[in-house]
Amino acid sequence: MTAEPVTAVTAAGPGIRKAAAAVLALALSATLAACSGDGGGDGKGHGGGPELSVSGAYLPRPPMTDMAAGFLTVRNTGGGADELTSVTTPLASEVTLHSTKGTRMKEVSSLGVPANGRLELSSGGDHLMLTKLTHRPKVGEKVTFTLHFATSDPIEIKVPVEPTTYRPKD
Ligand SMILES: [Cu+2]
Repeated sequence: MTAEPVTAVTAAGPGIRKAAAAVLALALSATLAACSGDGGGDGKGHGGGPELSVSGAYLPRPPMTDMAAGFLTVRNTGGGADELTSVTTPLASEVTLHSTKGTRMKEVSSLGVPANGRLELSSGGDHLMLTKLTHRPKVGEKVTFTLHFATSDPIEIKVPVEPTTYRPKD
Protein backbone atom coordinates (compact mmCIF):
# COMPACT_ATOMS: atom_id res chain seq x y z
CA MET A 1 0.00 0.00 0.00
CA THR A 2 2.68 2.49 0.94
CA ALA A 3 4.99 1.88 -2.00
CA GLU A 4 2.50 3.00 -4.61
CA PRO A 5 1.88 6.62 -3.46
CA VAL A 6 5.61 7.14 -2.91
CA THR A 7 6.31 6.11 -6.48
CA ALA A 8 3.59 8.45 -7.70
CA VAL A 9 5.03 11.39 -5.77
CA THR A 10 8.52 10.71 -7.07
CA ALA A 11 7.23 10.58 -10.62
CA ALA A 12 5.35 13.84 -10.19
CA GLY A 13 8.34 15.54 -8.52
CA PRO A 14 10.33 16.79 -11.51
CA GLY A 15 7.18 17.84 -13.32
CA ILE A 16 6.06 19.98 -10.40
CA ARG A 17 9.50 21.53 -10.05
CA LYS A 18 9.54 22.34 -13.76
CA ALA A 19 6.13 23.98 -13.52
CA ALA A 20 7.23 25.98 -10.48
CA ALA A 21 10.35 27.15 -12.34
CA ALA A 22 8.22 28.26 -15.27
CA VAL A 23 5.91 30.23 -12.98
CA LEU A 24 8.92 31.85 -11.31
CA ALA A 25 10.45 32.80 -14.68
CA LEU A 26 7.14 34.34 -15.71
CA ALA A 27 6.91 36.33 -12.48
CA LEU A 28 10.47 37.60 -12.93
CA SER A 29 9.92 38.76 -16.49
CA ALA A 30 6.73 40.51 -15.43
CA THR A 31 8.66 42.30 -12.67
CA LEU A 32 11.39 43.35 -15.10
CA ALA A 33 8.80 44.65 -17.54
CA ALA A 34 7.23 46.69 -14.75
CA CYS A 35 10.65 48.13 -13.84
CA SER A 36 11.35 49.39 -17.34
CA GLY A 37 9.44 52.56 -16.53
CA ASP A 38 7.05 53.85 -19.15
CA GLY A 39 8.59 51.23 -21.46
CA GLY A 40 5.89 51.48 -24.07
CA GLY A 41 4.37 48.24 -22.84
CA ASP A 42 2.47 46.08 -25.25
CA GLY A 43 -0.50 48.43 -25.22
CA LYS A 44 -2.88 45.63 -24.33
CA GLY A 45 -4.87 45.39 -21.16
CA HIS A 46 -3.82 42.67 -18.79
CA GLY A 47 -7.13 41.87 -17.26
CA GLY A 48 -6.32 42.05 -13.57
CA GLY A 49 -4.98 45.17 -11.95
CA PRO A 50 -3.96 48.65 -13.03
CA GLU A 51 -0.61 49.17 -14.80
CA LEU A 52 0.40 52.79 -14.47
CA SER A 53 3.00 55.02 -16.04
CA VAL A 54 3.47 58.77 -15.73
CA SER A 55 4.43 61.17 -18.52
CA GLY A 56 4.44 64.85 -19.44
CA ALA A 57 4.94 66.13 -15.91
CA TYR A 58 5.90 69.78 -15.42
CA LEU A 59 5.72 72.54 -12.86
CA PRO A 60 5.37 76.14 -14.07
CA ARG A 61 7.78 78.34 -12.10
CA PRO A 62 5.63 79.88 -9.38
CA PRO A 63 5.64 83.69 -9.01
CA MET A 64 5.97 83.32 -5.24
CA THR A 65 6.63 80.64 -2.66
CA ASP A 66 3.08 80.42 -1.36
CA MET A 67 1.68 78.31 -4.17
CA ALA A 68 2.50 76.28 -7.28
CA ALA A 69 0.60 74.02 -9.65
CA GLY A 70 1.71 70.65 -11.04
CA PHE A 71 0.58 68.89 -14.20
CA LEU A 72 1.09 65.36 -15.51
CA THR A 73 -0.60 62.42 -17.17
CA VAL A 74 -1.06 59.00 -15.57
CA ARG A 75 -1.61 56.30 -18.16
CA ASN A 76 -3.20 52.98 -17.21
CA THR A 77 -2.65 50.06 -19.60
CA GLY A 78 -4.15 47.58 -17.15
CA GLY A 79 -7.66 46.21 -16.97
CA GLY A 80 -8.29 47.54 -13.46
CA ALA A 81 -9.05 51.11 -12.44
CA ASP A 82 -6.99 52.94 -9.82
CA GLU A 83 -7.07 56.26 -8.01
CA LEU A 84 -4.46 58.91 -7.36
CA THR A 85 -4.90 59.50 -3.65
CA SER A 86 -2.05 61.83 -2.72
CA VAL A 87 1.22 63.37 -3.85
CA THR A 88 4.23 64.20 -1.71
CA THR A 89 7.25 66.34 -2.57
CA PRO A 90 10.14 67.91 -0.65
CA LEU A 91 9.24 71.20 -2.34
CA ALA A 92 5.94 71.73 -0.51
CA SER A 93 4.58 70.92 2.90
CA GLU A 94 1.17 70.34 1.39
CA VAL A 95 -0.07 69.02 -1.96
CA THR A 96 -3.78 68.87 -2.69
CA LEU A 97 -5.67 67.36 -5.60
CA HIS A 98 -7.91 69.83 -7.39
CA SER A 99 -10.71 68.97 -9.74
CA THR A 100 -11.93 71.63 -12.16
CA LYS A 101 -15.50 71.81 -13.36
CA GLY A 102 -15.96 74.69 -15.76
CA THR A 103 -14.20 77.61 -14.08
CA ARG A 104 -14.64 76.34 -10.54
CA MET A 105 -12.06 74.17 -8.83
CA LYS A 106 -12.44 72.19 -5.68
CA GLU A 107 -10.24 70.00 -3.54
CA VAL A 108 -10.95 66.28 -3.88
CA SER A 109 -9.67 63.29 -1.91
CA SER A 110 -8.76 61.31 -5.04
CA LEU A 111 -8.71 61.45 -8.83
CA GLY A 112 -9.69 58.35 -10.82
CA VAL A 113 -7.37 56.58 -13.28
CA PRO A 114 -9.73 54.51 -15.44
CA ALA A 115 -8.85 51.02 -16.66
CA ASN A 116 -7.22 51.20 -20.10
CA GLY A 117 -7.42 54.97 -19.84
CA ARG A 118 -5.68 57.98 -18.41
CA LEU A 119 -5.86 60.71 -15.82
CA GLU A 120 -4.81 64.02 -17.34
CA LEU A 121 -3.82 66.90 -15.11
CA SER A 122 -3.52 69.96 -17.31
CA SER A 123 -3.62 73.74 -17.22
CA GLY A 124 -7.27 74.76 -16.97
CA GLY A 125 -8.27 71.25 -15.88
CA ASP A 126 -7.61 68.99 -12.93
CA HIS A 127 -4.27 69.75 -11.29
CA LEU A 128 -2.03 69.42 -8.27
CA MET A 129 -1.84 72.38 -5.92
CA LEU A 130 1.35 72.78 -3.93
CA THR A 131 1.27 75.16 -1.00
CA LYS A 132 3.85 76.43 1.52
CA LEU A 133 6.88 75.87 -0.71
CA THR A 134 10.29 75.41 0.87
CA HIS A 135 11.79 77.68 -1.81
CA ARG A 136 10.96 79.23 -5.18
CA PRO A 137 12.26 76.67 -7.70
CA LYS A 138 14.22 77.82 -10.75
CA VAL A 139 13.52 76.93 -14.37
CA GLY A 140 15.43 73.74 -15.17
CA GLU A 141 15.31 72.48 -11.61
CA LYS A 142 13.91 68.97 -11.15
CA VAL A 143 11.45 68.44 -8.33
CA THR A 144 10.77 64.97 -6.97
CA PHE A 145 7.11 64.00 -6.74
CA THR A 146 5.92 60.73 -5.21
CA LEU A 147 2.49 59.72 -6.43
CA HIS A 148 0.43 57.49 -4.16
CA PHE A 149 -2.39 55.33 -5.46
CA ALA A 150 -5.25 53.35 -3.96
CA THR A 151 -4.04 50.09 -5.52
CA SER A 152 -0.67 50.50 -7.30
CA ASP A 153 2.68 51.00 -5.60
CA PRO A 154 3.83 54.62 -5.30
CA ILE A 155 5.55 56.10 -8.36
CA GLU A 156 8.42 58.57 -7.95
CA ILE A 157 9.06 61.05 -10.76
CA LYS A 158 11.33 64.04 -11.42
CA VAL A 159 9.29 67.01 -12.50
CA PRO A 160 11.03 69.72 -14.52
CA VAL A 161 10.38 73.35 -13.61
CA GLU A 162 9.30 75.28 -16.71
CA PRO A 163 8.83 79.04 -17.30
CA THR A 164 5.77 80.47 -15.57
CA THR A 165 3.80 80.84 -18.82
CA TYR A 166 4.87 77.48 -20.28
CA ARG A 167 2.24 75.39 -22.06
CA PRO A 168 3.04 71.93 -23.40
CA LYS A 169 2.70 71.50 -27.16
CA ASP A 170 0.27 68.86 -28.28
CU1 LIG B 1 -6.51 74.51 -7.74
